[in-house]
Amino acid sequence: MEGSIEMKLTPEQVSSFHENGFLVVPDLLSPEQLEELRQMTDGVLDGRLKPDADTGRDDFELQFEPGTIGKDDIPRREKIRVAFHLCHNHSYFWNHATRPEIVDVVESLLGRHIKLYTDQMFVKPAHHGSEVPFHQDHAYWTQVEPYNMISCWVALDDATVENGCVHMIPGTHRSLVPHREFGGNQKYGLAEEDVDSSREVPVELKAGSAMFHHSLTIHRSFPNRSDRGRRGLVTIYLPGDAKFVRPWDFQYGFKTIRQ
Ligand SMILES: O=C(O)CCC(=O)C(=O)O
Repeated sequence: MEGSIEMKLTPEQVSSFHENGFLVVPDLLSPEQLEELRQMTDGVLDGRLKPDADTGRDDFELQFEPGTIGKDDIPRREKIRVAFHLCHNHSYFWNHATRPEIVDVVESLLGRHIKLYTDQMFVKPAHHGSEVPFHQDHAYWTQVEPYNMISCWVALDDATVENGCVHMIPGTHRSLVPHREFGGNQKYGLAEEDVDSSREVPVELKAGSAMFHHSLTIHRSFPNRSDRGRRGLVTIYLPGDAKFVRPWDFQYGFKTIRQ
């Protein structure tokens, strides 16, 4: 497997990631892989697909859009904001999180020893999708040092400014900014006055393409008021030799996927 680093990312792409704190990789998934991912995701969102791992759960862990709760005329798939920990509960999503297409890129950015933390499906349904305020992911993960985890955000639908693509602030991955406690669906976040939002850039992605981002890069997404849903499956990785400086009681554990 030595050599896969050069095969996956050019030196320019690696430099761009280290300079900006994120990197777009176009067409990460083939059309067939994308279609299968969409169908499996529809199963999760509709409640047809159930966990097949031995976790004792009879459904996935879901967070609903606050504006849709109690509205029986809206189908379940259009009410879900985030589905958590799919890869620990279903073999298909485990296989997605450990795809060589993704892990080779992570290896070229993090190094050879890699652990999988988890995944999160950010759904942002048409009309109802709510905002995700500015934050750095690592504000949630300070038990782990150094602060350099990596997320791979794969677009299941074309993600555009109109339907709430993610916006990044380049170059903000060098230190952790103190976060405010927001409570609710977004526990920690940053207010407008905490960041230089004049520098943020929308990251529009074609379905099947991906954005890799550093766990300190400040980002957010706007509500989806359009007619088109916008789903992104995020899988999250950490260096295999990262230190747990405080206990992190994660129910599924951190799984070594390359060593
Ligand atoms: O998909 C979104 O709207 C937000 C994604 C996000 O916050 C993340 O990937 O950490």
